[in-house]
Amino acid sequence: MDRNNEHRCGWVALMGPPNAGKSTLLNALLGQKVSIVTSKPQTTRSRIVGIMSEPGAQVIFMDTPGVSHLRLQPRGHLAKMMSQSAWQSMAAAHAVMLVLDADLYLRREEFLERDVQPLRDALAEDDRPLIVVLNKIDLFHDKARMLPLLTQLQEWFPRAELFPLSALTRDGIRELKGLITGMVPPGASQFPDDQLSTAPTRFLAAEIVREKVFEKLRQEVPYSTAVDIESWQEDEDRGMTTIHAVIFVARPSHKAMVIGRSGATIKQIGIEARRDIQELIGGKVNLQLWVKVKDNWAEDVEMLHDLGLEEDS
Ligand SMILES: Nc1nc2c(ncn2[C@@H]2O[C@H](COP(=O)(O)OP(=O)(O)OP(=O)(O)O)[C@@H](O)[C@H]2O)c(=O)[nH]1
Ligand SMILES: [Mg+2]
Repeated sequence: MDRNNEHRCGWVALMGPPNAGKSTLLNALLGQKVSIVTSKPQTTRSRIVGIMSEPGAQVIFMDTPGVSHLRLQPRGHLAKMMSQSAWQSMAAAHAVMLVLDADLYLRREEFLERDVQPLRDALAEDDRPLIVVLNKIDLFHDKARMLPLLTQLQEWFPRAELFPLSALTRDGIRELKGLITGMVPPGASQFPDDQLSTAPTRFLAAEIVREKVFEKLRQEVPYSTAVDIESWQEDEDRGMTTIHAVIFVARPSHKAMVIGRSGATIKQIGIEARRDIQELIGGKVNLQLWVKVKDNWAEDVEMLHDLGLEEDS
């Protein structure tokens, strides 16, 4: 058999600073949404596995929490677990994809070195295949402006393939898929071809609610929230799934903000989350949301475990 026609399968870690577009890129690669996306940094809190099955290859992506030199919120044990989850995913990968917001560094050149430093250090002695994605190129017209950035990155990552694209408009996604499938080792598929993620549907539903909370709330409030699915009941006769979800907040003042004036905010969260969960499970959903105050939940190891956030290493 021609070696080039051998089936390939491998794990690829999506790494990068917060808000670079890692989760958007994962969803674009899969053509379906498995990882939540918001305009706020530190949206992804744990490793999210997305499986891409193509004729001749299966690539298993690990979306990770953004790694940063900054001590951004959330703090404490949750922050530690987020960081561990990213670095452990990278350690487990056959190939690494570093995702950067090219538009940000064209505007704020001074942020580049600071943002890339932790990953440069971690990859210094590494000989695995590496792609550096320059994302968000839809945000500027003159692509030649990227030249100094490309030169700098090639100097820091001499082995890397540099790949400008837009995860949002999907410009470059097809070419990137081709590049990645060539980088994973020969091997049989590890998951059924129609499996999209290893995350349980309940977890994905909780993430959808969290995405809406992140979108609707400002400043530190989203970082003080977590979402747990308390019950999930499928009524086959009525064709309806009834889901009870709790939004945990750290303070009573945050509870008031999540609920909003006359309940307007939580109502909107519920409408949008229900719509997306219906799409996820392909059926009708009755979504009931509650808000509970639980201070210090981000330090509660057992609760983080129950929320599916603990790293399984
Ligand atoms: N214009 C533009 N925006 C993008 C692109 N990719 C991502 N974004 C936006 O960038 C923001 C962050 O995207 P995410 O995919 O959540 O970023 P992330 O790297 O997963 O962020 P964390 O999970 O917080 O580390 C969102 O508002 C996205 O819509 C892109 O190619 N172009
Ligand atoms: Mg993310």
